[in-house]
Amino acid sequence: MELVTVLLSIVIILFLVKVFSNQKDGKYKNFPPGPKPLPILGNILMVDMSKPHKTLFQLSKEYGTIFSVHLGMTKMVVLCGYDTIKDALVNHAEFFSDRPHNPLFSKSIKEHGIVFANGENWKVMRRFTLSTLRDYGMGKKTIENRIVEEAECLIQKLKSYEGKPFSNFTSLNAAVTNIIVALLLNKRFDYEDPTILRLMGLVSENIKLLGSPWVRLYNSFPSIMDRLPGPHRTIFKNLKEFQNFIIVTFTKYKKELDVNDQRNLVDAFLTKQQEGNQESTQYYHNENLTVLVGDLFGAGMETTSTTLRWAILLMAKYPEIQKKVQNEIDKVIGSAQPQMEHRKQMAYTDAVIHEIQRFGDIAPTTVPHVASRDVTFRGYFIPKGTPILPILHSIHKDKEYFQKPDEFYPEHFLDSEGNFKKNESFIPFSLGRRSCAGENLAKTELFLFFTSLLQQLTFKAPPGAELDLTPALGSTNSPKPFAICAIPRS
Ligand code: HEM
Ligand SMILES: *[C@@H]1O[C@H](CO)[C@@H](O)[C@H](O)[C@H]1NC(C)=O
Ligand SMILES: *[C@@H]1O[C@H](CO)[C@@H](O)[C@H](O)[C@H]1NC(C)=O
Ligand SMILES: CC(=O)N[C@H]1CO[C@H](CO)[C@@H](O)[C@@H]1O
Repeated sequence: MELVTVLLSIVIILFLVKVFSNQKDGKYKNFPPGPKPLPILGNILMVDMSKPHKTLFQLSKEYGTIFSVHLGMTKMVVLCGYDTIKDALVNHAEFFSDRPHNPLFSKSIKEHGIVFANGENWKVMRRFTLSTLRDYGMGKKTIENRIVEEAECLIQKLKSYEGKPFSNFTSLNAAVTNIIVALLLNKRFDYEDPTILRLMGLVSENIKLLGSPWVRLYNSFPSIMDRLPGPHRTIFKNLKEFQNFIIVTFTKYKKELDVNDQRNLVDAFLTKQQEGNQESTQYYHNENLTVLVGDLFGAGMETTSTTLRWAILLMAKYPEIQKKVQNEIDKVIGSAQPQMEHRKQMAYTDAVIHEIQRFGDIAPTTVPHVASRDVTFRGYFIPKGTPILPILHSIHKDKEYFQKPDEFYPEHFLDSEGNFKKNESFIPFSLGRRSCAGENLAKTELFLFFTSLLQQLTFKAPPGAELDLTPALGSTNSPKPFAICAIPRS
């Protein structure tokens, strides 16, 4: 059955491609150079789809820091290296800050929310997100306390394994998810609560599916794919279930809303909604709320928990580095509660966290951008609508920027006296108008979870086990599944 559908779709696709490929290519004069595309398939056979960023980084050595690849019929422009990426996302922000049009999202989330929105709606939602995350999530004591409390729950859970190996990181994911839940709803779920397990399952299944070839197929031929079975249907179903959950939960919140005592992001949104002016009816409606909340879960959960999984794996792999971090914690924090205030006295720990993010390289191709207008960039002509792929991997894993790109080497961020050394080319949150809207929250979480964990636990490889630092397959970089022991200190 599956096979028949696949074959059928291929036949239909080939037919359509034939029709479309007769369109004239005149506007692609002076397009960035790139490998010669095959008819129909483009360069798809030469791009390793299980690690596209690696192939693209390789190609940049041949074609330069700006080049083109054809994935099927879609012509894309790839940007590599710090200078070129910064030039595009910062100096040419007015051309390169939109997201590509995406039939899958047009159908499901209608370009609401923030991550895949464009234009005025994106502007309003981004402004709202940044300011409410600032009010409820950053620089405020409350969220710091919340994170440390959550870390304490996580530590208790890890201690319950009594130093025996474990490989189930659901509690770590739930701890990170609880921080978002706290910002949105002032609530926390137990790690075993079926609601949070289901929410996490929906979000991570969708993130996984969104990286699959089916999505590319859907986006190329939406009206055909709408009639065919396949994982795209699961994406729609998951989104619907997720949104229903949010609607049910938030309707309850609406009843309890006190505009004079706004407790969280949802309260702030509902307050805007009730102002009843033009902006509130145009943007602050329930649909934008449910998609925005979904975006914050989607963008904030896996990224942060994957980084913390890298942190745990790397500390167990390099016990001497872990020991140095613990010594610094003992010296600066002692047995007190970790606070962001401590960070500036903890150069080594700060460097280690930066190096975890650089080495982990979790968003090697970031999120796609698009040329929102025709533009001549660095001598090349890029037509409106061309997808733009900034390859962060080409910075974080290049020895032009980092002396030992393939090693875990905290000295990348330390000077010879052991002071913290900033490096401008470290950009795990990307750059420009579209850069991560949760950057400060993420940094707060990484520092407080990391120091809390190492204050009380030492991570070790299970006896006789060799820890593997090769990332799992996929267009994001996460550690392969691993078992670890968490040994209580003292
Ligand atoms: C270690 C953790 C994280 C990393 C490495 C990370 C990285 C990124 C990257 C690379 C982008 C895409 C930037 C671009 O398009 O060029 C992004 C976008 C985004 N991130 Fe994060 N992120 C993290 C955590 C978070 C958290 C905790 C939140 C908030 C709850 C968040 C919210 C967002 C949002 C809303 C966007 C979309 C921004 C837009 O399209 O305007 N992220 N993030
Ligand atoms: C991990 O633990 C959670 C509950 O904490 C459980 O629901 C899940 O099935 C476990 N996963 C695996 C692979 O055992
Ligand atoms: C970042 O590090 C690389 C290599 O160590 C160096 O060439 C580059 O100048 C550094 N950048 C900054 C801004 O320090
Ligand atoms: C009612 C409505 O749809 N409001 C806004 C939410 O987001 C979209 C953009 O996707 C705006 O165009 C709408 O005005």
